[in-house]
Amino acid sequence: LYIENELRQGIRDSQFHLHYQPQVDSRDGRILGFEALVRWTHPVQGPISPFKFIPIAEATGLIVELGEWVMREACAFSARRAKAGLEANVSVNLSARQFQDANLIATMSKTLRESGIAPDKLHLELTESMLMGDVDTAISQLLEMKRLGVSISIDDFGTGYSSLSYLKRFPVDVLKVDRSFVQDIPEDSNDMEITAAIIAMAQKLNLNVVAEGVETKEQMEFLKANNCFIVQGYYFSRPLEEGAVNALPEHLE
Ligand code: G
Ligand code: G
Ligand code: NA
Ligand code: MN
Repeated sequence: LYIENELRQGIRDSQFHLHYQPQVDSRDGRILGFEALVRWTHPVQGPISPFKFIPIAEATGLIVELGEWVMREACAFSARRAKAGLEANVSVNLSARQFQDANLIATMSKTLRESGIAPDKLHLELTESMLMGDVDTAISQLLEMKRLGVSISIDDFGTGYSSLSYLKRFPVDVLKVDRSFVQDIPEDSNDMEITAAIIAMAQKLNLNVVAEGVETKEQMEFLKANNCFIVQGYYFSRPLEEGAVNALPEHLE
C-alpha cells in the first residue's frame, strides 16, 4: 500500500522519465530506432528499479495511467527527433492490463494525433503470454492497433507459451529474440541453434527480427552471420537519457 501511494504521487508529480536504448543495424552500426524504458527517481529513496515498481503498477492498475504517460512521452521524443532530422522510431512496452484496457485504441489514436508523428514510427512491444489467453480477442485488438498504423513486436520471444500455429494468425511485424538465448552465445550451442532457428522462422513468416541483450562483438557477429540485422544491447549502448541519445553518432560501434 505504501509503494502504491508513492507510485500514484509519483505519477502526479512527474517523478518518471524515459531512457532510450538504441536498436542498431548489425551490418553497419546504423541506429534504426530506440526502445523506451521507464525510470523512477523517488524524491527520498532515489532511483527505484522498474523490476520493482512495474509489477506493482500492474497489480494495482496504475500501469494504465503510467503507460499512457510513457506512450505520450515516447511519441513526443519521436516527434522531436523527426523535427531535428534524426531517426525517430520508438518502441514502447505494453503490459497486459493496458492491452486489455477498453480505452487503449482511443488513447493510442489520440496520442498519435497530438504528437503529430507518423504512426509507423511507434512500435508496441507485447509478450507472448499476453496474446495466448483469449486468442480471438487478442487478434481483434492487434488488428485495431494495426489499423492505426503502428508496428507490433513480440517481446521476449521464446520464453512464453506461444503456439507457433497461432503466430502466423497474429498480425505482428517483429519478433524480439529474448536475451536469455543471446547471453550465452557462443558458449551454449543449444542457444545458438535456437537463436538461428527463430531468425530463420521469422524470415519465413516475413517478420523482422530483433535480438536483444547483445553484449559482445562475438554475439553481434553470430547474429549478423545468421541474418539477424537488428540488434540491441549493452555492446552498442545502455539505455540513455534523451540528451545523450541525441548526441550519439548516426552509426555506433
Ligand atoms: O530497463 P530495464 O531495467 O529497464 O526494465 C526492466 C523491466 O521493466 C523490463 O522487463 C521492461 O520490459 C520493463 N519496462 C521498462 N519500461 C517499461 C514500460 O514503460 N512499460 C512496461 N509495461 N514495462 C516496462
Ligand atoms: O523485458 P524487456 O525485454 O523489455 O527488458 C528490457 C530490459 O533489458 C531492460 O531492463 C534493459 O535495461 C535490459 N537490457 C538491455 N540491454 C541489455 C543487455 O545487453 N544485457 C542485459 N543483461 N540487459 C539488457
Ligand atoms: Na521490451
Ligand atoms: Mn525483451
